[in-house]
Amino acid sequence: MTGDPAQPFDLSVVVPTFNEAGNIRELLRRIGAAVTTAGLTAEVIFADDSTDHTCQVVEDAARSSPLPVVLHHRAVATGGLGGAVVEGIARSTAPWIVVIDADLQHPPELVPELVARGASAGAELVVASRYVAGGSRAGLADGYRVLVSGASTALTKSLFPQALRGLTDPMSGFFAIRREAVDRAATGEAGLQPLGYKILLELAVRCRPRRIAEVPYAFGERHAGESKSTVREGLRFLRHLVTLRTADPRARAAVFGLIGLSGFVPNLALLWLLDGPGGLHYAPAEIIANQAGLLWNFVLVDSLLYRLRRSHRRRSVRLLTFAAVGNADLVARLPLAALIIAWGGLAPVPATAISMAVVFAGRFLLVDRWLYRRTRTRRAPAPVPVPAETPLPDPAGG
Ligand SMILES: Nc1nc2c(ncn2[C@@H]2O[C@H](COP(=O)(O)OP(=O)(O)O)[C@@H](O)[C@H]2O)c(=O)[nH]1
Ligand SMILES: [Mg+2]
Repeated sequence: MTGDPAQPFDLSVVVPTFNEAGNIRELLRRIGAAVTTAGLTAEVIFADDSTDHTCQVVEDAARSSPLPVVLHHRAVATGGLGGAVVEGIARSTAPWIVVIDADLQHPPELVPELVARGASAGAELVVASRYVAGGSRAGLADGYRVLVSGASTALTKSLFPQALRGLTDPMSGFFAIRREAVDRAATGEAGLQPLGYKILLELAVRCRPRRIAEVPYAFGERHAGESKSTVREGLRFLRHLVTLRTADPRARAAVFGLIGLSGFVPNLALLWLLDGPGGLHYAPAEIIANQAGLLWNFVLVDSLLYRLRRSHRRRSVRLLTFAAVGNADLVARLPLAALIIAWGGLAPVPATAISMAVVFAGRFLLVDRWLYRRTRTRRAPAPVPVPAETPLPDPAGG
């Protein structure tokens, strides 16, 4: 026991569930056995978005579970798996939070070891890893899943070399984290903005845990039911990566610039089409083609870069403003370059380069600070303990 009445358990186990009726009993039995054998106290919190009878099974299984069970069922699955885990954490009370999948691909026997390792290594985050010596990913369904898992791990690590140093398996869904680390991120500027599967990535990048340790494990086969990971989850993961990676304004400016460059492709393609034999005159063709480039840029900027900062303006307003800023950019560049040549005595090429840089910076600032200015409306709930809405009967009498 922790000895603190506000934290009556040594650990809170948070289990995200989406239609896992066939796994609940076995999971509770094995977590219960592992925790009790280790002499620890724990609560189990199901963060459930199921559309089948998983809820009833949890309620039934709770009656014979050696550990107290809390069921948090969400009518609206905001943020998917990651959103569910954050809401489960918000309902937990212990100093250590262990997140584990429901399908028994993560061995529950490792739960006490994760926490013990955190305590002995002085780590705030302990990750069960498939990629350290002694670990294995045998349970990945097929070669395709092995490839996707390996490629996304490599991409993620290359994007966050600092935050993920010492982490071989940032895509793991099985880990233990100290409450203080989660609280730090939840009260930070951006809060937690989980999206889909990769909740560990979100926590590691936003919580910046003081020390990270890893414990090897063998990723097993699913006990019952089917995987919910889909191509759509993969796309969600890429969007999540962009959001996390562009938390810093310099990174946002770089991505904004890259998106701008990519806009030359539709721009030039349309120009080529319009400007062909019997086509439009060069000037109107150029103006129309430029709008295609702007539309392309808008779609990427709006859906990738500022996905979480666009809710305070209507889409039509965002599109028209974005197009106006983009067209003003063309109009402003020429006189600015002329001024630099006249007053600064520069040659046309450096003058044009400077005018492009100045206009780009102005455009980025307008878009970043004004069009998509940060509002505080989309923050995830802060992980403070709140009364569980479905406290289930505790047969242990606690
Ligand atoms: N609450 C909640 N849990 C989810 C959601 N999607 C998946 N899960 C759970 O997350 C865990 C991992 O999902 P799974 O389908 O096994 O992914 P895989 O191991 O990558 O194939 C399981 O316990 C699922 O029930 C979701 O949208 N909401
Ligand atoms: Mg699974």
